[in-house]
Amino acid sequence: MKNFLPLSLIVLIFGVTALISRDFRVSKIPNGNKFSCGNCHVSSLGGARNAFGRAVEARVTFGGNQDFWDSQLASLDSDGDGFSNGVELQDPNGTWRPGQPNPGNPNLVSNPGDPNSKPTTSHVESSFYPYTYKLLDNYPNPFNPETRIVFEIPREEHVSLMIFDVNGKLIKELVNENLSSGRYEKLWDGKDDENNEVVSGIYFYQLKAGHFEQTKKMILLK
Ligand SMILES: [Ca+2]
Repeated sequence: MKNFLPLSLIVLIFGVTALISRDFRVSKIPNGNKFSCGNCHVSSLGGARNAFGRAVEARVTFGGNQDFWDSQLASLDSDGDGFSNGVELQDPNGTWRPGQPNPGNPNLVSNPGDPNSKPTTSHVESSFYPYTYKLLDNYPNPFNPETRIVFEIPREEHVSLMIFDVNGKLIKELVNENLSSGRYEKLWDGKDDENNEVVSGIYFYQLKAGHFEQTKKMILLK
């Protein structure tokens, strides 16, 4: 009986500390409330840390209360499902900061620590408002069979996003419509406009929006 009190105190303190640190970490992740503990652990009730949880753990010092969500953590694909942590949590650039309203569309949030949980839409719009035109590098690259192309436009514009082969032949029209200001992500499944799979090789994707025009290279490797 002599040991009962200190032991129960230790258990209580440990339990409360674990609870605080869990809620604390959830509040430091964009849309962290969506999967709560399941963002970082193998189950929603806790248990072993998943890959995203280990990436978070590596950034949190003992007793540390610093913000760990940043562009670097956002750019990692911790669970290896082809989507960056930022894309999964609706903050692709890692610009969200604790205390701000949750970014993006909470219905599109998927779990960055679970490879079976990934975005179901190829069109991710967020509350992020770009100031300039931007065509980002596709990912993955090289790719097989599909890749994602992200671009940003600062105002409503007619936008076209086309894919060409090395001979300059138009392969696929991914976008050809008026779009409002924002960040867009489009999936190319490696098929041409007639739905035929294209062969391995170098392809170009070209974004045109207003007076903006940029072309980038990607590699399909089967
Ligand atoms: Ca995932």
